[in-house]
Amino acid sequence: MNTLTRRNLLKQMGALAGMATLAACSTAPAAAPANQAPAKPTSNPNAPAVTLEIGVKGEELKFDKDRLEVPAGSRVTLRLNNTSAATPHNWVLVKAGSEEGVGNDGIAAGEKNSYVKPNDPRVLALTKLAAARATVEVTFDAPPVGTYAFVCTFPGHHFLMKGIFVVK
Ligand SMILES: [Cu+2]
Repeated sequence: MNTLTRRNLLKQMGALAGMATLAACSTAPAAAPANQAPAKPTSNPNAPAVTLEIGVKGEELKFDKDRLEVPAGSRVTLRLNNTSAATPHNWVLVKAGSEEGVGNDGIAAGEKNSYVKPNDPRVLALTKLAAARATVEVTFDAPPVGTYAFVCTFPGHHFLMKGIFVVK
């Protein structure tokens, strides 16, 4: 059994233990009414799930991957593992060619907006700003088939810290 499989197994066992705890608690009086509406799905629940991991090359202003690829129609979870000991980074999926514009507008938007202009139509998905040694993630529906770009919008990074995101 390889490490990944074992990790997944442990995760599942953890989930099962959690469910067992929940089941035990739900013997207490207030069970949810059966006719309660389920949480509204935000996307196609049958979309295949894809998890991508990306890190940072030491203290360089570079992701450890310059290309990411996902199948069309997938539900993507992107996990940014900020391995830097000193510098915050984020991961922002943008329309191809808009890296510079999104980066520049991000500086103006400031830290309170994680250096991304709010409601920027060029931005398709984004993580929060990951502090040094922190991991952040975002889940989103893959955009239509095509080539996009990803970029870190922490001030000064977007010229160097970017890559290509392909949906096919
Ligand atoms: Cu960065």
